Amino acid sequence: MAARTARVERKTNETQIEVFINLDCQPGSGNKQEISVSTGIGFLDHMFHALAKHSGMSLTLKSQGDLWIDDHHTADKYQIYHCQDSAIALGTAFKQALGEVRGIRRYGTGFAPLDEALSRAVIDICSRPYCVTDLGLKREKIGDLSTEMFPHIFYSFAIAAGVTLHVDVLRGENDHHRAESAFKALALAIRQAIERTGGDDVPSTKGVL
Ligand SMILES: [Mn+2]
Repeated sequence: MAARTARVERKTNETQIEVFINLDCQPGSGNKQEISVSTGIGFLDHMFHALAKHSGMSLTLKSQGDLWIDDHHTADKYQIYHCQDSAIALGTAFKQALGEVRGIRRYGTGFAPLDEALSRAVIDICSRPYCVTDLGLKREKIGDLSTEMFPHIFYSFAIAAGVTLHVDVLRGENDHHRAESAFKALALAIRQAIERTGGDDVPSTKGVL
């Protein structure tokens, strides 16, 4: 079976990002799962790490930029660029690693609790990019990451990956738990959607995705 890996470099005026992804590193796959995420934003690293871990991917993601966090305005810009560019690079790598949508389940659903919080993510790997999120985050920031970035991260990933994505936090009091359960739910949805069926069919009545 062809390896589902991709290496993507994304350079903009604001950021330089490198991503390596291997979609087939679930326990028992025979491939060692290796995860290394470094964006300069601790909580974003934590979320991408959880996403990779629970979707069974190996992921190396390095994001560097020239913007220094030396005042509030610059810190905001740094976050916007690094969140969106990292998510776009990750989505691009995901799409590239997957290749033609053939012989996979296509749809995936994930529910993930984290203590009192519970999230649901539903993904359709369909080349119809769309993203709907309802995260209900109340705090302005979680750790060093502005909560308004979260819908933007899911959106940027979905558009770049070419997937339809719905992510809902169904309940939860603690915003850290709400956000983290959302990423874990997405991880479980991805894991299911990319699972090989053992066949070679295109999972669409259209015959092409
Ligand atoms: Mn955590």
